[in-house]
Amino acid sequence: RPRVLSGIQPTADSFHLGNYLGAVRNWVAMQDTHDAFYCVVDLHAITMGHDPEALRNRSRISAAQLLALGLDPERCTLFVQSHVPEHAQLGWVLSCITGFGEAGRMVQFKDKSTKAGQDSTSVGLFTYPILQAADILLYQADQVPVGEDQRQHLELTRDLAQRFNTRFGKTFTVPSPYIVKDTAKILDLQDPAIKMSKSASSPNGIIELLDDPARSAKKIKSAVTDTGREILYDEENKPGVSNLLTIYAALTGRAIDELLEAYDGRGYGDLKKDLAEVLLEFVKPIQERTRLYLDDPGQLDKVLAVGAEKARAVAATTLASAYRNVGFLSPA
Ligand code: AQP
Repeated sequence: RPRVLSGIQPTADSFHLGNYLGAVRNWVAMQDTHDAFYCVVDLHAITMGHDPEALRNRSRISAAQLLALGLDPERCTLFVQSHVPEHAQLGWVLSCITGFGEAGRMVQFKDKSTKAGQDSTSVGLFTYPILQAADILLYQADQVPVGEDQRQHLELTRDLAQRFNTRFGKTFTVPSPYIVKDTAKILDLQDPAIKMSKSASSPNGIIELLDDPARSAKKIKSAVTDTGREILYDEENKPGVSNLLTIYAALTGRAIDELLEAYDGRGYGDLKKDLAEVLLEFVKPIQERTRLYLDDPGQLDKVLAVGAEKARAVAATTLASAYRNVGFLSPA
């Protein structure tokens, strides 16, 4: 079975629809076809300033949501990044073969550092994509299911794997991105020129899975649509409506063409009303299941401990060969 690795940051009290449709939905599907490793990447969550207690809670909430969304610890390895120290250890080695200019070209770093200002931008934010490369390479992942926003980071990971292998001998599998085009970029409901995002979206632009469904319904009903009245799928001229159709199709498993037929001659209001209903039906059981997992933190922590042990077995083997190949003396 091919190996797969992906991660999600515990930087909010809920995942948003983009996280789910762009990434986690594929993680769930890949449990049955791949040897799957998924992690809550808490090391990444401290790059922009954070509150320790909130981080601890959000790590648990993230794990609970992943289980509620369909990850099954019997069929995948689910763990928390900081429980596996090899991530930070390999991150250091990879940072020593990354060019300063190369890291500086990462668009996400440029966007976030511009917004934060130089004095509030941490070195950790700068080296974040290198740590992400370590996350992936430690598990010899063949594929990495992510949203479109991660494509450039994946390219860096591939470059670093190839560079290390060339300089020090074959050590890492060179991974491929696994990006499902239809849902790779869920857009902000208020500004369909940008992706739905924790940091960039306004509160009304983002649908959080754990939010009050009545509030989410309101957000859908007030989503920016486009001039004209016809329901068409046209990413360029009707990005708002097209985004709603993408979300509708992904949540129901119906094809966009089928939806277009069903809404032929009807208005945006009907589409939004029905989508709000679809969303409600989708989030209700997820919210319930998430609550159940959170009500038993002891059990949740046990699941994560088992995951960490399984992850470490793989990570330690890769780190040992990377250390050996790079020239570190083996401990006696
Ligand atoms: N809008 C999106 N559409 C599709 N996929 C998305 N992802 C994020 N936004 C969208 C994918 O979700 C996974 C987890 O990403 P993350 O933990 O890095 O979350 P994030 O990038 O912090 O989430 P945000 O909201 O995008 O935060 P910002 O922009 O504030 O950092 C990844 O696979 C990502 O591609």
